[in-house]
Amino acid sequence: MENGLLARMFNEIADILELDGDKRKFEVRAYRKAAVSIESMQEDVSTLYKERGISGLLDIPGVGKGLALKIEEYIKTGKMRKYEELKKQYPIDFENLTRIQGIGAKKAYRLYKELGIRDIESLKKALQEHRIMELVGFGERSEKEIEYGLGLLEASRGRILLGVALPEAEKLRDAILNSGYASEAVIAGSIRRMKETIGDIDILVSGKESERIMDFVSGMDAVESTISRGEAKATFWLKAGVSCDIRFIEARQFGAALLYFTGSKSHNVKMRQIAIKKGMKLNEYGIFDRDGTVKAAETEEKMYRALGMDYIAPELREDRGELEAAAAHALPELITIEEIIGDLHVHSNHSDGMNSVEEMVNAAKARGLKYVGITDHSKSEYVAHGMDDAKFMKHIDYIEALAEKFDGIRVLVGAEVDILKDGGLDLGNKVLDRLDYAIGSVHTSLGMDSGSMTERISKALDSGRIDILGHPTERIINGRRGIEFDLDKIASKAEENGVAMEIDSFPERLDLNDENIIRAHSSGVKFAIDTDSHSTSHFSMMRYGIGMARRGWLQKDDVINTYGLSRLRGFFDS
Ligand code: DGT
Ligand code: CA
Ligand code: CA
Ligand code: ZN
Repeated sequence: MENGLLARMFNEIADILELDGDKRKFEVRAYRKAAVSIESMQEDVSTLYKERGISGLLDIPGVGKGLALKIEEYIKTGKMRKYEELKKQYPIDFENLTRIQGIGAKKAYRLYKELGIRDIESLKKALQEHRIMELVGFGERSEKEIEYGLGLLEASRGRILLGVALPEAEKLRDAILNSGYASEAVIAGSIRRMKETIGDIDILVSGKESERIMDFVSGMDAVESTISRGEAKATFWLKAGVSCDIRFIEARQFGAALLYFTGSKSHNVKMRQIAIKKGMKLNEYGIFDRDGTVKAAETEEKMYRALGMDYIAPELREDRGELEAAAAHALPELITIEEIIGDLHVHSNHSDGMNSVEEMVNAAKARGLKYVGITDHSKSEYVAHGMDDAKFMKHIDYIEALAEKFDGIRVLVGAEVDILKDGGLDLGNKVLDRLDYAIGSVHTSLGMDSGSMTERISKALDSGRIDILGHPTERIINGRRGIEFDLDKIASKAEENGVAMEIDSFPERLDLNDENIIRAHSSGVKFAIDTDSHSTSHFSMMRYGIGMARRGWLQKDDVINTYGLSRLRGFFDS
């Protein structure tokens, strides 16, 4: 048994008893005190009980006769009546709710009693619907505080950005492959699925010399320490602030293991159910028929085929209908990075970029792009050295002249124009008329309510002056929740007006994200996958946006920067 579990139960009992006010404060104190000592014990409580019985329990500081009996009951039966009864009366996830700054047990109880909020999920929903500020004694301020606290809690869950984890994982994988000891090394887990944040790195390795490989990895510069080391699996802590599981796999079972350790868990669970229905067994070693004969194990393709399904790309493996589609041979042909031939969101040092226009165009060309749009900021973004109309005119003259010097890549004249608070645009029509296209972005007054924000963006979409809606939600992963608006409405309106929605590839943005892409896509709107590059090195971020787009089930035709120039111009003109 886990001491932590027992301590948590005692704490929860205390939380609930405390709701009665001071009346039961001695009882409350007793539970809390016992929780503290149990939590800090080295020895397992159940071991202590096995060895010395009740008298062992009584030696725990703060544990008297009553609590000792409760612990005994729990060890013997796996249950504690007192706890169960209280939980039935108060089905509230105190443990997590009270972790939020601004919510104590009493507030949690009121939120439950008056709004039916039981856990973080229902709290989120209530926040979205602004039901909390309507409670007596709460108000808008209190709602904002809870929202902020929730943001902090979520940000601190210790997940790191895909843009940090993927390069780190690749470094490790390549080193393992180059060591000469491994015949195969593949990144699995959430990184392979291109999730926006990553809990830990998973690498599968096959090769006869696992000991040497582990020695080799533990000596790498990127590795800070070895957390555990066994025959089949080792875990390392990396200097990058993330851990890495390395598993050793038999080559003949590599596909089965890769499938299993790529996840997601819900994809695996659903797939196992499908196998069972077909009278087969699926696990990390293979697919087996009733008498245990292996049907497939070596490759993922064979595993899916054994169940009558098409191969499912890792980015789709979230149990969002991909298994059903694979069985019906109706999976989308997902967009690939090779199909991207241009980048439409690029900044130069004429606003807040690090490099000159010329350097940015050269970098885009070196990546094989056929066109690049320079989209510097308008004047409201004064922190980003946005340009006013007069400066913008000169900037356009400059780019037009420069564009003629380049062969093999077309330079498009764009702008990232602010969508002002009233829905107006931050550049005059004289400037806008000279552009090949414009990105409209919300950068200020992010706190508007959803209704007003929807109106603000709608007005910009209706202006007929913008072609791409930039980083539509304005969220920053682990940093800022972003703006509130009616995504379905905005996506439909964008579609009607021939405006594409952006998938900003910057690792801390990834905006739109996968879920929003799926939702927006159902309206038929087109997308632009952009890097939002502020330096020549940022063009490499495109793959993260592609990851999001693939997780969002997009195909080549959904994305305007796969279009040739004339089709693209046609889209801008529409
Ligand atoms: P993360 O690390 O939190 O970003 O997410 P994952 O998906 O990389 O999860 P992780 O590292 O815990 O495990 C890697 C994969 O292994 C996961 O995607 C699915 C598989 N897996 C792990 N535990 C279980 C399990 O209990 N059941 C099943 N069916 N699969 C599991
Ligand atoms: Ca993982
Ligand atoms: Ca893992
Ligand atoms: Zn922007």
